[in-house]
Amino acid sequence: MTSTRDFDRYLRTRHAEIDVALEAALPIPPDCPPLIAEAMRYSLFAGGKRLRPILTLAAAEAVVESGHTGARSRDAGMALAMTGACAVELIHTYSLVHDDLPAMDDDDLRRGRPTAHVVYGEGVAILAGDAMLTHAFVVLARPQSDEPPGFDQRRLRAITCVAEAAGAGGMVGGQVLDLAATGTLPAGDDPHRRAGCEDAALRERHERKTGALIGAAAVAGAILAGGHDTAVAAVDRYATHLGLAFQIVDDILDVEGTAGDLGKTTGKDVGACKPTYPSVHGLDRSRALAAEAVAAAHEVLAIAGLGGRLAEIADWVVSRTS
Ligand code: GRG
Repeated sequence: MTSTRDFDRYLRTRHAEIDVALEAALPIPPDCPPLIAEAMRYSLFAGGKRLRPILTLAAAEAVVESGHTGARSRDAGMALAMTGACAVELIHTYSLVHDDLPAMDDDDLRRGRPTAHVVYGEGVAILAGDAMLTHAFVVLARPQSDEPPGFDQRRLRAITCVAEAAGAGGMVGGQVLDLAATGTLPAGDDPHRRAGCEDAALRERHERKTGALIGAAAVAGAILAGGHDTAVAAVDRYATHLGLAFQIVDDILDVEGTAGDLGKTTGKDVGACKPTYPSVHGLDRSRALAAEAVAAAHEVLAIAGLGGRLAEIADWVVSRTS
């Protein structure tokens, strides 16, 4: 059993390592114009929690330390997983920059700062998002110095997993459902809204928009660290429950949180009349559903014999206030 202080230290250490790796991975002039390099850094280093890349590293650590890999050394597995960690944070940050645009959520505040389009204008914000998305796959695809023989197969699996989660079947698809749920698109584009099945619609929207990338973050870590198929599948099941818990809590925080804590505008979902867990199930039931999802995540870990920090990360996700 580890203490809260120990876990806080773990989060801080991982956060700092990820920041160093991200800085080293980003393009710099003269390889790109100074303005795009600056705009990418503005959003990337604005103080996000780094949940997804921390999850990538924790999943890698869990499969290596639980003996669910071949003969891979811990350090080699973690170095390879760091490419996945950087890639998922780049994709997550691109999605926030694009989501904040006037054409989408039209937000002025993100991670406690003016949003990218407020500072750099819409054109540069769109391009900074495009550059982060594209660069994520440069980072993932680039060969590393300490790769074991046959690593290309694993790299391809990780690339496919992250690309599917980010694309039309995952996050982009979820964002389309989100636009439909706010009435931005014609009602005919939201089959669930037409059929009136709010709970199924909510679940699908969350699974695609948020859950898919959280799942890919964990699974990519397990794959890149050399995890056996059974361990990768267990990490996938764990992350599905975690993604649901994360989004339920996000919906609750949109009602109960403060802009000061969250670094973004609150009450947006209610204002947009968008169905959320609290609006469909009420606050108490939403809290119970988040707790159930975390309990299910714990159960997956126990059955699979996966240790490390994954259980504490699940607890962090439901207890967070930002
Ligand atoms: C534009 C393709 C495209 C997708 C946008 C992620 C997303 C889809 C929109 C963001 C809107 C939003 C607030 C979604 C709820 C879940 C979420 C992603 C919250 C922010 O994630 P955190 O809390 O943020 O991990 P930090 O800043 O800590 O990284």
